[in-house]
Amino acid sequence: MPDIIVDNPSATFSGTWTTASSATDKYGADYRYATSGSGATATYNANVPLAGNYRVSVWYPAGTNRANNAPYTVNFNGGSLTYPVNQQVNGGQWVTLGTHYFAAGGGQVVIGTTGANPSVVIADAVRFTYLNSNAPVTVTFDSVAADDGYVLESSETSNAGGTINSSNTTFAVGDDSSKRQFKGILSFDTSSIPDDATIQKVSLKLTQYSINGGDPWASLGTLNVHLANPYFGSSASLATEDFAAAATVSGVATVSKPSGNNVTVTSSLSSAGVLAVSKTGKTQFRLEFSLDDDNDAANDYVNFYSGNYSTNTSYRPKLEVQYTR
Ligand SMILES: [Ca+2]
Ligand SMILES: [Ca+2]
Ligand SMILES: [Ca+2]
Repeated sequence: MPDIIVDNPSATFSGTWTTASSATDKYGADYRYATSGSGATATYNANVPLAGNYRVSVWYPAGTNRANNAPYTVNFNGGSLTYPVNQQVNGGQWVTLGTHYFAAGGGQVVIGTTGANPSVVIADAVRFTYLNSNAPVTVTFDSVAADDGYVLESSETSNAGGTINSSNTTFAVGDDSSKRQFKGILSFDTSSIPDDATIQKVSLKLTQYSINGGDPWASLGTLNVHLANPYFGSSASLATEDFAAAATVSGVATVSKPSGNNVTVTSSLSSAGVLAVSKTGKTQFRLEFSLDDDNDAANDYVNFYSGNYSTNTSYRPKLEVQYTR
């Protein structure tokens, strides 16, 4: 099947775009640009004749005033993924985003301006290359029991880990009666994902064992999830340093309150989180409420089942990854 190339004259524009033709590394006769942050969008529809996997590539004339994070959102069968593209470099050539599964008649890329920096976003051409009819593959990983657990802060305001526990069948997230914060660490060996695969969607599944004291979602704000590739700190093992170790991507998901014990909640990863999952090693997550403690000198924490829980392995923390290739 020949490539499907959608150039800007065939795209649908919303908001304010200006047509230009001076850049010599453009595709076709011209291209358009819009102000970063203006909310303008450009929609490219492939209308693919056959369901299957398509390699999605984009072309733009490069320049120093372009966004270094121009958001290209690929809408595929069952979801979407936004790729930040640095339009200051690699102009005048096809730049591959990834491979995505489209239903017949589908295949869409939307170039946005929201969150883009600096000055302008370019909308030029998008290419869809048919590869095969392989259905997307979903794989599920259990959290590695030896690595996961909780880190408890050493004292109320230290912002440093004091004690760890990686062997319990549950782990805590919240605060304790000494106003110290519990953070949870999860660890998934995602190295079996093929290196040439495109990860389309990722979700994290957690099952509540119990609430100790008050409801932490009521007193401690949002339960945020941060990602490390390949791990927090200097090794994959749980360590006190994991409490404050740098994340690769912060805020990749939020965890909503389960409706009761033994109830599983599913959190979808953001595009930045999906793009940061390791295909060669481990991918770790740190769970922490937005408020470190509520200063009431009483426990407010949730216990989730850990990778050590063997009575019912479906309660272990799970990472569900959908990929194409
Ligand atoms: Ca063009
Ligand atoms: Ca563990
Ligand atoms: Ca408290």
